[in-house]
Amino acid sequence: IIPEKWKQVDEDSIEDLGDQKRFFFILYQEVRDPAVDEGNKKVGEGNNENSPREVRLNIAKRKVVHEIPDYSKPRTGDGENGRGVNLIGEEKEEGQRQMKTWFMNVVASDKISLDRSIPDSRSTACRALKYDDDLPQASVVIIFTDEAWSPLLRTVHSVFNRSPPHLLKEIVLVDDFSQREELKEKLEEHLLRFGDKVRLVRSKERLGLIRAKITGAEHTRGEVVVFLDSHFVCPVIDSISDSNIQYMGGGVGGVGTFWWSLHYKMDGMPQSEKIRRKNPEIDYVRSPTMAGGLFAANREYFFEVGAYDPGMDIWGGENLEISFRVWMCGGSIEILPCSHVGHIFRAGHPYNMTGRGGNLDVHGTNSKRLAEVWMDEYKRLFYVHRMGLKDMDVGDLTERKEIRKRLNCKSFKWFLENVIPDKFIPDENVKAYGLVRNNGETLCLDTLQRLENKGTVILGVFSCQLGGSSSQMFSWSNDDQLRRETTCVDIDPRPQPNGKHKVLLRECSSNLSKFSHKPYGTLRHESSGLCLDVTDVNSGDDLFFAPCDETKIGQKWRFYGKYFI
Ligand code: UD2
Ligand code: MN
Repeated sequence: IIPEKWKQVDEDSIEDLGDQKRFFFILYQEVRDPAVDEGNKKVGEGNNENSPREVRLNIAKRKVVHEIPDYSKPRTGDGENGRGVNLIGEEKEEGQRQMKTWFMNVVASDKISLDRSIPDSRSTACRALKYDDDLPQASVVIIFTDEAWSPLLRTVHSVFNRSPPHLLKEIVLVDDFSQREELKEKLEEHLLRFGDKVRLVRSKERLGLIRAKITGAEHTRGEVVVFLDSHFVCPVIDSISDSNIQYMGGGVGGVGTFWWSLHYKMDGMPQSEKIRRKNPEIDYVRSPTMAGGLFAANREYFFEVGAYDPGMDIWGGENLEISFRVWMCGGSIEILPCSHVGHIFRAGHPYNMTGRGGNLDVHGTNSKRLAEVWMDEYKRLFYVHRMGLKDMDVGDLTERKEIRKRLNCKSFKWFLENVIPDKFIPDENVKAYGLVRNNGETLCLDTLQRLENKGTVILGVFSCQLGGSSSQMFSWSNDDQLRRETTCVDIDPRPQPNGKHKVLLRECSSNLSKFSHKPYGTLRHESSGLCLDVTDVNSGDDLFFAPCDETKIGQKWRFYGKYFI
């Protein structure tokens, strides 16, 4: 996990760091909480004497009695060496039942040792690397709210077991107001075995993961002595199966990017990185954004660059916010191929996602805070997806804007041009952008809410939403593709029984279909010579190609929005 460039630092010199930087790790950790209930609502609504930062530190004198297993010897037992656990009979059913509450198979997880062995998922080149022994120390912050016992404790055990003891300063566990008795009563006792290497910080109110991470980082103050320059480094995130807890490896497939709706996205390795990285197995990858849960940063730099936005609640948005901010304010984000951390990807959130004041859209309001502070005029593209948020009050942004001023950060346009130049901007450098409206005036091209991020989908039409609707926004690009954020309109090569061809939306590539078009004219697919035709098609139906006929009203289209030609 630790890159060579980190320099050793004398603990005594911590007061005058100068431009040297301390660092810490943030790890996400796993699983659930069906039960965060009325408790946090009460706190959220007015119990403000209970400051969100007010936490109790467990400082009982403790001694390390936990023994790190000898992983060079083969271990037997369920799940060892990363294997999945195959349950049968009653247990299998119970495990499946519990998926609904925990979004992972806790029955399977409970069968696995907390000190489980896993295969080394690093490449051969990574394994051959030798790291200096005298690297600086790291603090690891793990936050949780009402997670299941075994995945949570296995996270703690893994960090403890697998970090060279002299490099691990401490593990700071932040309990974000868990309500489950087990976590309230048995956790401290279990942690005693780690001595003061593991500290527990309990919040007296629900903080949400963003404020919980800030709190955790604050509790590492004065303890962290690892130095790093202004980079945030991320591991390769290996996937752990949610159904049988199998540890699956993975490589650096690509980089983190984003959707204009401000959700995290993974993209392939950009050409520029392919060229820059001389040794693809071990060289770091410059990544525009990060998934959010797992990264290391110089501690001082983390706070200097604005930590997280404490106005963000519960879950979501903070990973893109810190990503944009770090790049725009002079830092960078790197993925280290030789660093691997496993994560159980869950299909849902097992804990209560309701934010303060009953907010049911924490990702949306968090993202609006990010868009308003960091995206300049490009926030318009976020609002295309989230029109309802345009007039929503998301709290005071003065302090976040001041950070941007104080650090003299660059514009979002700079970020787009320099950090993520391949990102498609739907209304820049295009020939047209907007709703694609048939001259019959009522029907528009529409994705019909079919999910374009899950593979090729069929394009349809729907009543035009003249006020704007993200499922109806299209661009006619300078290279003549009729496209959306990542998908391009194409022809289904297989005709339907009636001889007509359906219209597809598929991942764009440079050799995909081109369309010719004039305002109020046909949309003609160049290679087939066929045209988009809505004759006899109703709102909500799939669209078809037909032989071009410029006189047919069902083939006359115009962009309702903007032409740039
Ligand atoms: C991903 C990130 C997560 C965060 C999130 C967006 C990874 C592996 N994880 O979430 O770190 O960036 O996207 O916000 O990239 N938790 C609390 N209090 C809360 C809610 C959650 O302490 O109010 C804890 C939770 O118990 C868990 C951690 O935060 O330990 C992350 O939550 P998650 O695993 O549900 O989030 P995930 O992986 O979808
Ligand atoms: Mn997670």
